[in-house]
Amino acid sequence: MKLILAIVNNDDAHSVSTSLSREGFSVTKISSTGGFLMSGNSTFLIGVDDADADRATAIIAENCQKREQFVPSSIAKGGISSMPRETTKVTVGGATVFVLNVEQFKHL
Ligand code: 2BA
Repeated sequence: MKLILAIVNNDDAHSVSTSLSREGFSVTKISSTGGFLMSGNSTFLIGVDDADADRATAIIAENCQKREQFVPSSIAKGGISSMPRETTKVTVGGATVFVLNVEQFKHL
């Protein structure tokens, strides 16, 4: 069994969730915050049989888009900028996905 941890943009979270559920996957969505932009995103926990891991990640990929975001350069430069209003373009997403081996799964 695998545990898929998928961090997705909040704007994609609804379609990721409904598409996975429609395909029979059990999904838990957690509200999370990106450490760099400090803005909200969504983290999905999806326990799947080994044989279904690729199908689940493909569904996530189909439902997540890359987005370009402009952030204050001070954030991108770790809080230091001589031009306070200067912005830097950051590409966020589609999805950041970790696939972990599960030692035990119990539904008690
Ligand atoms: P954030 O940490 O808010 O990062 C948002 C975007 O900012 C990232 O998009 C990336 O393009 C950029 N970024 C992040 N750290 C950076 C840095 N130190 N310097 C320059 N640019 C940086 P994504 O890579 O698509 O990541 C989207 C979200 O996925 C992240 O939000 C974070 O919540 C999560 N994430 C990404 N990689 C991760 C990892 N290795 N471990 C844990 N969470 C991760």
